[in-house]
Amino acid sequence: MLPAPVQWLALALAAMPIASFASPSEHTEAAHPDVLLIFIDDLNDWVGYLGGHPQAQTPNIDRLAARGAAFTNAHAAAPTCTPSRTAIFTGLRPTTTGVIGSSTDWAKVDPLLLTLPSAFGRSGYQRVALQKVDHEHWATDWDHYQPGFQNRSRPTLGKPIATFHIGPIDGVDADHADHRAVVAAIERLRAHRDQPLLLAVGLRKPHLPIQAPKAYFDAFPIEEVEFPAYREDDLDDVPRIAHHRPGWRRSAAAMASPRRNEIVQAYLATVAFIDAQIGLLIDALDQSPNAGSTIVVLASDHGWHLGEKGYFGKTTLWEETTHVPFIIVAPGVTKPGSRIDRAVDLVHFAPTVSDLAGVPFAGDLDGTSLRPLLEDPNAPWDRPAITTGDDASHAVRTDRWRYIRYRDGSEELYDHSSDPHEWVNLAGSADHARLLVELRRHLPKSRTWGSEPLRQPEE
Ligand SMILES: [Ca+2]
Ligand SMILES: [Ca+2]
Repeated sequence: MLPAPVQWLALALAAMPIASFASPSEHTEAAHPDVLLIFIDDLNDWVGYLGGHPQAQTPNIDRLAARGAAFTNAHAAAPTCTPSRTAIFTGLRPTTTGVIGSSTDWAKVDPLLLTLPSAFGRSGYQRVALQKVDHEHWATDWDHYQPGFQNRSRPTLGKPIATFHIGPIDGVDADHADHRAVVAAIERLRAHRDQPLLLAVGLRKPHLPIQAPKAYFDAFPIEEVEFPAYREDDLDDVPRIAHHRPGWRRSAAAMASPRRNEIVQAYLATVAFIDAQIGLLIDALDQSPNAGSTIVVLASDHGWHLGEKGYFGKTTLWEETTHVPFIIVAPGVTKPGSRIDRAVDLVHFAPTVSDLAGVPFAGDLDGTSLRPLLEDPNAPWDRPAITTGDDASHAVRTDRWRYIRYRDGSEELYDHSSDPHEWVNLAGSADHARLLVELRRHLPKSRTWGSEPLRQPEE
């Protein structure tokens, strides 16, 4: 029988190998949690938790929202895919990177920009991107980047409306590229690995063509589909620059079509399809070894109009294009059921995700970590959401107001406390002159301010 202190020492020594000789991977995983990023292409606020359309059915996005922090007033940093995603992955505004529209000259973009996956690589992460994540401009920052998943060839059952291609398509979920991308993501979640995982999966829908298997369309009978609220005269008080764009002609044709509700039906059906795929992913995550510690972030790159202001599409600086779902579930930081109503934009995405994962993401960033809001949804927050349409056209969204300034100097101002549809432009009202001065201060300065020709927005 050993004396008590020696007994204690023997016990301690016996226990040591477990702690000291654990594999490096276990230490790494303890320090850096797995991170699952879910990107959705062109999904507006037509999800249950945001209430953008009363018939939207997104039970899986909603159950993810209920697990952590659901942002109710989040906005894209740009109203089209490439500049929005560039802001998401760099923490820099389009006016800083020069990545502003589809016409960006990538040769002029700083090749040394720090991206989210490159930062995670420095911290020992295995980085996997599946399908549409960052437009492949930084494909080499990932260990594995698989951009292409194909639909199995199936006949489209729907006919175009004013050149808008919609479904339904014949077949089942498994025929669809987004389903295949999710299956690949699930395999990654289940695979054995020795490193923490940064897994990003990008779903392509509800981006045009707005298509999903027929079963999802059947869930939204056309005679029951509700067309969004709009006003025939809504554009009368909107600056001309805002509605003289490509895309308005076919939008006008779609608005005049007796079949326009079919576009709404297609969007609702395709969103429900996407939601079902996200449900598969969440279920697989829940069954994976690191489920309890994995950070999950869901975001859309920007929204989409479905008839509001007579328009179908993105590229505008109005609420329908900028407002997006944004959910962060960070075990130990976010609390289940928390809602964050402060206006934020997605330039904070990379600094926030890096901060939550314990990954350094240094630099002179436009974005900052949203951790204070995640920990306390009522924490002070004095940065409005900014959406950049071109190098000199921006929207500023505060908790209450939307202010838009176009490159020709024309302006719009909407009061969301009384006008959630942005029907009444108050910019010309003398009552709001002082407010306008305050909101103008938030307009980002472009390094190419005023010197660039108007970039055509992408369709
Ligand atoms: Ca997009
Ligand atoms: Ca109006």
